[in-house]
Amino acid sequence: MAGTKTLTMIKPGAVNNRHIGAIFNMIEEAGFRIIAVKSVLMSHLEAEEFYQEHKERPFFPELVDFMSSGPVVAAILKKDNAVEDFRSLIGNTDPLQAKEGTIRKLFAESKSHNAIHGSDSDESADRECHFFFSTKEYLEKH
Ligand code: FUP
Repeated sequence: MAGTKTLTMIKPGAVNNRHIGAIFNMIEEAGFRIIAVKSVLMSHLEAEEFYQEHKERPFFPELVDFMSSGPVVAAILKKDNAVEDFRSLIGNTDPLQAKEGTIRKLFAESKSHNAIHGSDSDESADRECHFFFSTKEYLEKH
């Protein structure tokens, strides 16, 4: 059975452009419950750890620089079929290819500065939720 949790981050560009409220509004309107939220300025090392699966990719240095360039807003979202439904809501990695009405189509500046993250599997969601939040901050309450 598909899991009920996913991890999102509103990325530094979208935070700086004051899109936090509009993006959270879309997330809630789409039926997700925001069960934990925090603003975090990741260190270079923390951004490297978060994106460890991409460490051999050519875009990795730029990705880590960008993700540690300013605060992100991390949140745990709850809904049936959370991972897949949230990836539909955010759209393709590249905003030029994202469907109309998706968060990335509306708010991404480019493929690398693409406004928002969503976990790509239930296993990633578990790892990423624990990266930002202690179990006290969400599991005990939900
Ligand atoms: P996604 O799952 O849509 O967030 O995309 P990926 O896991 O493939 O990539 C993670 C992040 O790396 C993207 F959000 C942006 C960055 N990236 C690039 O900058 N260039 C690329 O060609 C692919 C990804």
